[in-house]
Amino acid sequence: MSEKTLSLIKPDAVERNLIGKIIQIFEDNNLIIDQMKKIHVDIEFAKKFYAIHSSKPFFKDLCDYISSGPLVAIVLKGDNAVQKNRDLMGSTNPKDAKPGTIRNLYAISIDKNSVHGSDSVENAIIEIDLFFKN
Ligand code: IDP
Ligand code: MG
Repeated sequence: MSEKTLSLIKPDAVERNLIGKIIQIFEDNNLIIDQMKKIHVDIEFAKKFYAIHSSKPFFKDLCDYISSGPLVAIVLKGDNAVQKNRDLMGSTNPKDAKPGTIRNLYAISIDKNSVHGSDSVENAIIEIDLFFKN
């Protein structure tokens, strides 16, 4: 069934000119770029976006990092888009990411791991709303 999910190309990947290479992977796997924009979010927005992680020890670093430079926010559309994007991303820690996944190819570390992807259809709706509804 066709769904939508939110992808973020995080600041570490934008900084290294990897936008095109990452989008190519989505398109090669039949995910459609439904909406896309490059933005530099502030710390307040970052805290809202990552609120689910607010009790984690890495929360402050995570919010500082995601607001440290421009990112690309993308709404991906397609069959099984949420899970498909998660599969294409690979594991959170690039050391565990399968060969050929985005994080295996491009991530630097567990914190600078190049991409975000919604983890459920429900969270995708909330995250798309946060980034694309003004
Ligand atoms: P995900 O991005 O694969 O869904 P989550 O567990 O939702 O992973 O964590 C959100 C983000 O927080 C990760 O992408 C990563 O940037 C960061 N993060 C997760 N775990 C750690 C950690 O143990 N140390 C530092 N950063 C982490
Ligand atoms: Mg997550």
